[in-house]
Amino acid sequence: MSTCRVCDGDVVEFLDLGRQPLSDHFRSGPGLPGEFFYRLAVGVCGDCTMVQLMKEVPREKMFHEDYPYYSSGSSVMQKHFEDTARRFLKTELTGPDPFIVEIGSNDGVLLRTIHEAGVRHLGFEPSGKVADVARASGLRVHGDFFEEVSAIEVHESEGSADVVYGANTICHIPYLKSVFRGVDALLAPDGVFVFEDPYLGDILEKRSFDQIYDEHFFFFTARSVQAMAARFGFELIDAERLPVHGGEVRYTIARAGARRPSEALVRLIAEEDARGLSDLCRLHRFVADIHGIRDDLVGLLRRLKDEGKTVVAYGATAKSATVTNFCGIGPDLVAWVCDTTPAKQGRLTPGMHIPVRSPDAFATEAADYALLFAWNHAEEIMAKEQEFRRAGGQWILYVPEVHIAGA
Ligand code: DWN
Ligand code: SAH
Ligand code: ZN
Repeated sequence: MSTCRVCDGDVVEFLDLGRQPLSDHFRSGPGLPGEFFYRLAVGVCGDCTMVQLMKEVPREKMFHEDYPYYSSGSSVMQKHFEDTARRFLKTELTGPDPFIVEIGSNDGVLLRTIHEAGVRHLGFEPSGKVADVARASGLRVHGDFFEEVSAIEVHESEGSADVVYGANTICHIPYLKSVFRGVDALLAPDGVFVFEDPYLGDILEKRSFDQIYDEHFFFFTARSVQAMAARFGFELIDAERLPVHGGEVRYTIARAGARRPSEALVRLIAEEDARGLSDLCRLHRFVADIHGIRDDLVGLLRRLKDEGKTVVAYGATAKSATVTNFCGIGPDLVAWVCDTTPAKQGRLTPGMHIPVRSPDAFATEAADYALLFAWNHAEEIMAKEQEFRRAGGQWILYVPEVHIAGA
């Protein structure tokens, strides 16, 4: 049992994914001492229904100078954030001197478009090198974690924000009480707090248990976010499903009573209630699904090895740390993984120590099979790697079940 980070209720554990490393810690050698491990387990709050990790990893271990995830690495995501920024510019940032604050602005993938439109902005980004990429393109980035104290400081120097936005970041923050107090201090009376994160409804349906790792602390539903917003004096007014990263929801929160809730929100909550998303029996079915995927994936990889096939992987994702460490998949089953991120190349994946190489290796060293760790970018990757299939290669996917793509 643990205590809910939102409402202090009792959190009941339903899933144990075992001993796991930091998902974004790519080591330069196997002999290095002191790799950090923790027990990755998930529970659900009996009071407010929030699904969350049983224990947090200290934030400085995850988000630091060398954090290796660069948001602009996917052209689909670049377009997604350009569209999102344009929408804010049209709907919310229309006053005389509008101001947007982004929590987790990373390499500036969203704020670039805001800056080009000449609109006042500030990113909060504690991870040093990714923040520097954004600064190099002229963006204003505060190198701090967003929380109550840092938000109040910014409010004092910059005034109120019309939009506070976070993509794939709010679910990373266990101390959400402090975040909400910060948003309360910073947000204009008619402003909106908007965030988008992987959706529990999609995770259960797609059995994408790899969305669970140290950085992903919360797994939101419209129901749980509605309860959370109300607890902090706000109101959830809209929820929009998004296709990116395997299925997300964008939540829009306003001050209580300031705006009318949308019909789409009412519909999504009714659908969630009908599906019983946070019922323990539904969550236990998810756990059984995950064990099935592990057995099928390890079985397939062992069979291919026995048949003398070469298997590599594509995308050294944070998500794949959960898959490889939970399933026990190391370089004996997957020879190497390719990834476009220079900061990951030449290093070893967390825990299972699979070598990371550049996609050039994928093009020149024909493999029989490629396990697609970056399955959320399947369309983009398969489109640019068509030659792999032409040469007889086949893609292995494990979402929503273990299968060969197109077979
Ligand atoms: O929430 C998070 C998301 C937004 O990003 C963070 N906690 C950490 C990170 O998670 P991830 O590593 O699972 O995200 P992605 O977007 O699935 O990672 C894709 C990886 O694949 C990156 O390392 C880049 C690489 N890649 C590639 O090699 N070729 C990606 C594309 C699109 C490609 O064509
Ligand atoms: N918004 C980007 C980045 C997501 S990765 C995208 O959607 O692609 C999560 C980012 O949040 C990392 O860059 C990390 O450094 C940052 N982050 C983590 N905790 C934070 C906090 N409390 N305040 C601001 N940024 C934070
Ligand atoms: Zn709770």
